[in-house]
Amino acid sequence: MSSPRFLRGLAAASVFPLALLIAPAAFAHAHLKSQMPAADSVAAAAPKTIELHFSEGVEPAFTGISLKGPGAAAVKLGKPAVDAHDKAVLRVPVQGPMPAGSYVVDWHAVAVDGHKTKGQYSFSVK
Ligand SMILES: [Cu+2]
Repeated sequence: MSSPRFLRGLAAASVFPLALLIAPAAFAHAHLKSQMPAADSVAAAAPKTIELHFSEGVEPAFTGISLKGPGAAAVKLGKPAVDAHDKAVLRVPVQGPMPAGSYVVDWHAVAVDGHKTKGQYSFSVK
């Protein structure tokens, strides 16, 4: 029973307990919990700020968004900043115009533990 296949299985089995030990660290990643305007929502007016709520505190120097509007035109944004009392809340000022249409937010975050996450969502402006 010492076929290479068996040995590979044994190796995989011995790694498993280690994976369990490492797994809790994954919960420390900054996942996007909610945002304003909300994903898939229709905003009645152009927002002055894009606000992201993460599951963990983030590093504002390495966390931010890009915002693309109708025709994939990039909207000019200000410098992202975390809330003074809650490092999990990031606000990005909108500087460019946001005409009616659909918008895509591409976000990237570095959590206070140094782990990177990213994602995308959309909303519309009426
Ligand atoms: Cu993490």
